[in-house]
Amino acid sequence: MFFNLCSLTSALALAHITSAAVVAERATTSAAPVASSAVSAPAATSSRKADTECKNTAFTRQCWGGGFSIATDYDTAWPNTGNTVYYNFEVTNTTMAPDGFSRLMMVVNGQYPGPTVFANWGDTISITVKNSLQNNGTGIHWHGIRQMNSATMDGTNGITECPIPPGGSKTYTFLATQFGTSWYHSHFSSQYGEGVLGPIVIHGPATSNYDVDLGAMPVTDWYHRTAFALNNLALTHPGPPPVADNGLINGTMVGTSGTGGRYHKNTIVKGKKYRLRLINTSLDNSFRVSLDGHNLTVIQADFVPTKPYTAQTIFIGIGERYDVIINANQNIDNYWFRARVMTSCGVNNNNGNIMSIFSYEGAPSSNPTSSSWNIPDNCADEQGLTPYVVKNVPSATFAKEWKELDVMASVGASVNGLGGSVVQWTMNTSAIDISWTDPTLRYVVNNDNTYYRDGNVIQLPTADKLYFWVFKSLPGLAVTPHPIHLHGHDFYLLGAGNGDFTDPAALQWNNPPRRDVAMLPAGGYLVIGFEANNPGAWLMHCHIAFHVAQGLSVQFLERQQDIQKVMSLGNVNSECDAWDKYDKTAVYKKEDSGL
Ligand SMILES: *[C@@H]1O[C@H](CO)[C@@H](O)[C@H](O)[C@H]1NC(C)=O
Ligand SMILES: *[C@@H]1O[C@H](CO)[C@@H](O)[C@H](O)[C@H]1NC(C)=O
Ligand SMILES: *[C@@H]1O[C@H](CO)[C@@H](O)[C@H](O)[C@H]1NC(C)=O
Ligand SMILES: *[C@@H]1O[C@H](CO)[C@@H](O)[C@H](O)[C@H]1NC(C)=O
Ligand SMILES: *[C@@H]1O[C@H](CO)[C@@H](O)[C@H](O)[C@H]1NC(C)=O
Ligand SMILES: *[C@@H]1O[C@H](CO)[C@@H](O)[C@H](O)[C@H]1NC(C)=O
Ligand SMILES: [Cu+2]
Repeated sequence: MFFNLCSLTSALALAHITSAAVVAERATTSAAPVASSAVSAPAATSSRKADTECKNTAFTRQCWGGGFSIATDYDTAWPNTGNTVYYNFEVTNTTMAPDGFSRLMMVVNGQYPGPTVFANWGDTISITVKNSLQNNGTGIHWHGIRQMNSATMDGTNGITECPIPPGGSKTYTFLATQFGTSWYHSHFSSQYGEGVLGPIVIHGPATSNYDVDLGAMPVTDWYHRTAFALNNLALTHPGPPPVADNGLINGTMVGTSGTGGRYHKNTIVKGKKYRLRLINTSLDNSFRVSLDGHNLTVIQADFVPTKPYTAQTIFIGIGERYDVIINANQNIDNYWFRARVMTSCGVNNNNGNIMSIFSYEGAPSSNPTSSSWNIPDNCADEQGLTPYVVKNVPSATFAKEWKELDVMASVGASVNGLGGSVVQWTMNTSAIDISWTDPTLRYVVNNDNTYYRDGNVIQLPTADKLYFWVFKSLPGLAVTPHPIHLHGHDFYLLGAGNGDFTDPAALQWNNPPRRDVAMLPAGGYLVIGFEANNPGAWLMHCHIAFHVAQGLSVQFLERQQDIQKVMSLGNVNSECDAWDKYDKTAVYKKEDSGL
């Protein structure tokens, strides 16, 4: 037993049980009645290194123990707990009404959002997914999980696996080498838009202290028609994507006609600090979130811990996550938490009303009357993200080696039997159109190098080489911002901006943000780099569900020659045989990119 938190009443009491490196932290939690002046330990600062042996508590969040801390570079080291956490997921087709409007959904274990996967840093996670849908394949992608040497567990149909057929199941087993917040979702066409998604919380150290972990807070746009129907519309009708009917915060919202549904509510206690794990699980909308009267202190972006910084509002692009700390330092009352849709990157019919409630213990049970911060309406990604673990990127080879990936929309020829003019989004002039029957890892296990053109395969042959990519958003049918997401890696975000990319000197090489999603501005550019240190087949795509369905993706085949040295592809063919058998008589056929 380390110590009993409640027995601590002064910062002095800490000194003898925590290491010298962290004694500067003051307790934010105490058993004594909390006066408003007793709040607020200073945020962790970059100059103070967590001691590797101290334990993780409310006021020593930088610590973890066993030689690990917030200062550990998780790309190269993680605890080996030897522990495995097990989950059983069943995907079903069901009717639900998250905002009071009943519609068909597809969900995990009968709930939306699906169950949260909890693990500790260094645990093995083992999740058996059973497909109990009648008429769709499925598969679960563990967004942001690096899958170091375990590409077969990435859950990306057409790339790393065949879909799981109705009645079938697959066990995904992988190591939690990172910690923080993420989510899982189906990658079977637009199926995640029907509800096949849920949070992932991996406990680990943090760059700033808090008392209570409120858990995951998924924010999403919400549609009253099904995602498959909307996706079909988007494919066959040139123009902006369908307009969302509402938004959901942690799976719920008051109905747009004023009836049905409810506001999600969190109860907080004055004087305490709360960690909130924000996840944008949208199909199309990006949000700026804020809590009336309160700051949000960002401590982590995607899986990457950042030096804490404070903001009134935070932009969350699709697929992006921010872990924030809320200091309950205001008057005992009720406050609106707002998710405002940024109209320059998506439209929502209920914008301005997508809210949840933070209620101080002791406040009346009425709805808040709080006023909003001034919320800017733009589509600009968060700035000022400084990774806690410093990594500088060598720039010497950039000028010679960067490769361009142009992004553009056009009306293409008939694809997948849809006939007429089909809207396509291309990367390097080609819309991806993967084969569920022949995922890339099936080519690898069968030693077949004749990848089909529409697979948009880019080979990364050289071990540990730093590869650079410059995305350019070119004028075409439409110019909109795109949240670009890479599987299997955190990338270095070296630069992004409006207009053409002309000035390599303006890129950031000193400790640039690292993450797995970043915004490509409309008509602008995005520059990223990553090292080929994880053999496998990794999708890189726009996370707007309609755009990836329309082709906006490439895949990296990283060190093909090494893949079978670091993992077994033994199940790939047998899983695919099960899919092939179903596919022969399937009622529905693939009508988009399949992703
Ligand atoms: C879900 O159920 C509906 C109505 O019962 C059916 O039309 C549809 O095909 C089912 N979808 C899947 C994927 O099983
Ligand atoms: C998945 O099921 C939905 C109906 O629930 C259907 O509209 C869609 O075409 C199906 N897609 C595939 C590829 O099975
Ligand atoms: C969201 O809902 C889930 C399930 O009801 C709950 O466990 C979780 O704590 C909620 N998240 C927040 C931030 O309230
Ligand atoms: C989610 O991301 C999408 C796409 O970037 C964006 O339009 C939407 O506003 C984001 N939602 C939140 C809550 O940030
Ligand atoms: C928010 O942060 C700013 C800058 O750090 C600070 O001046 C302000 O007092 C904070 N407001 C609240 C409500 O904590
Ligand atoms: C883009 O496509 C062209 C033509 O197929 C190809 O030669 C080039 O290598 C591709 N670019 C990248 C970055 O793969
Ligand atoms: Cu896009």
